[in-house]
Amino acid sequence: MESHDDLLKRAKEQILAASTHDSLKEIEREFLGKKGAVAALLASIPTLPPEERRDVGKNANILKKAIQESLDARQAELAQSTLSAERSGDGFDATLPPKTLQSGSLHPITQLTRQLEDLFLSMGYTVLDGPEVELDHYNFEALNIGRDHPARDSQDTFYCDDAGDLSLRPHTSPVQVRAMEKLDPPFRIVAPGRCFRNETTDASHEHTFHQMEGMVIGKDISVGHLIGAMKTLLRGIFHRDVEVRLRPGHFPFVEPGFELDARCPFCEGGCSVCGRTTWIELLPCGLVHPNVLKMSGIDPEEWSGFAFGLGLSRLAMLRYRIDDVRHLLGGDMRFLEQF
Ligand code: FA5
Repeated sequence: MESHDDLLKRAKEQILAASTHDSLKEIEREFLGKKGAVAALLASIPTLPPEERRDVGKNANILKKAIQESLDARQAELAQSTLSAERSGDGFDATLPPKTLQSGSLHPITQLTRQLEDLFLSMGYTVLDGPEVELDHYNFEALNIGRDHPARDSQDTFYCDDAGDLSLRPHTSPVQVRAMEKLDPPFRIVAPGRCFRNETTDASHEHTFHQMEGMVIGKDISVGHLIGAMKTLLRGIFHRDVEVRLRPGHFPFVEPGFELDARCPFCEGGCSVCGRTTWIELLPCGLVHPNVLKMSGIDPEEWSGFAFGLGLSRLAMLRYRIDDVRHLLGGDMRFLEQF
């Protein structure tokens, strides 16, 4: 069997001659690997006469340490020379593509929400948040929608308990009620957030989607104020004046209630986005029902107000020309990477 000295000499010669990290790895395997020369030396110990075993074992460990030190030293030399070559320009290929850091981006709904929040903050509104798991009182009852009210059927609510006291909020309107309880009039609020409905999904309906609730309570608030606020909102999003129209709409918590349509910003004579009508149904709104004010402790003789429930997911579809609402929360990176 090769002596310790010969083994060490052979290893050192190979290490010195190695010019790449890969060849050093190969040498390490040859001498220090599981089936390498040092392992073979150690495996031979039981076959030796007992008086030689101790010395051979001890020397094998010294040999292992010496080879490892030579490997480490050469490794450091190679790293240093690569660095120097790069610094001096040798071995540096300026035509190689740079290493790029992959950075994330904000979700389109987050981008739109932040833009709308800035817009409303600039008009003196306060941005509020509310719970996604909500009490029946705030979801429905304080909004003039009693237990047997037919309007409940259209909301397809996910209930969280058998008694029906707790549910995933089907709209952001409960934040209106929380605002009326907490804030003294006059006030203006918006409340963006997630809503949930137990309904069959299609290109324009998702079980989880976003709305932005808005409410203004003040003296002598009229439909004119409502239209003015909505036009400012649309100008902020589409960067030009957008024509709007109001159609009657029924919501138990507003009187009168409207559906606000915006003139389609993508066409002049009808397109697939507006279903060839040139109008896009954008947001329901209305003047706050006196019962709703009263239930939250606000005197309807003194105060009045308007409220709206903007479909944020729908607005994001228009803004970014997304043809299926299910893309928004589908988690497909190919979709998300476009924003
Ligand atoms: C409401 O949710 C009322 N709370 C809005 C409101 C607020 C009216 C204040 C009056 C005063 P509606 O169910 O129509 O209304 O929903 C409002 C908007 O949410 C719709 O116009 C639509 O853009 C969006 N929306 C509703 N359901 C879904 C869904 N399943 N997927 C995506 N968007 C939806």
